[in-house]
Amino acid sequence: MERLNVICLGSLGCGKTSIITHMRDKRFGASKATMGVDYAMFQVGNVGVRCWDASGDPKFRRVTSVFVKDVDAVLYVYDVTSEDSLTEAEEWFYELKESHPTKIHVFVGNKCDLTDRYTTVPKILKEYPETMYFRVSAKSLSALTSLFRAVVNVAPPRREERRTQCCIIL
Ligand SMILES: Nc1nc2c(ncn2[C@@H]2O[C@H](COP(=O)(O)OP(=O)(O)OP(=O)(O)O)[C@@H](O)[C@H]2O)c(=O)[nH]1
Ligand SMILES: [Mg+2]
Repeated sequence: MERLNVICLGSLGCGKTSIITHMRDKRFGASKATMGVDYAMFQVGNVGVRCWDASGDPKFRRVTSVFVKDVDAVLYVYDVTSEDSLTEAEEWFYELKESHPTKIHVFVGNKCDLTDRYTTVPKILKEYPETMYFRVSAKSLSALTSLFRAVVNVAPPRREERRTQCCIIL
């Protein structure tokens, strides 16, 4: 089966875990603050997506950076009702975009159900107009499915066999 590794980054409470668990469990429910980096697996078409779920707590920033190295796509999630969360997502983007040019970088404005106002568009879209940008609500499975389908379509999926090419035996 084809595999794709993705990581969701973004500020505390912007909705990363809600997005990922809705994709996995097909329901929007309560979530606790993530400690460190968690993950979930789910299927998008015929691709198995392994989605790393990073805590938004800055104290886990260094450990999160380690996980970024091995993913195919980075989702920079922010809360559309919070300017601070947009700033934080943009900081992540500036830190990673140039150093990981072969990865897919996707900007995701979450919690669209909370506002029908035209909230700030990420300024990185002016500098990097080719960047994929989605506005979603973690409550809407169809919006999430469209997001992940688009990511799967542009990212060259890894084959399962590649995981056996390198191993460390302790
Ligand atoms: N209205 C609304 N609430 C949301 C949405 N997404 C998440 N939430 C709520 O926002 C709160 C935080 O969601 P989480 O998914 O735990 O956020 P997180 O980004 O994983 O947070 P950390 O793990 O602490 O970094 C929860 O109360 C969710 O129910 C959304 O799209 N709409
Ligand atoms: Mg979380």
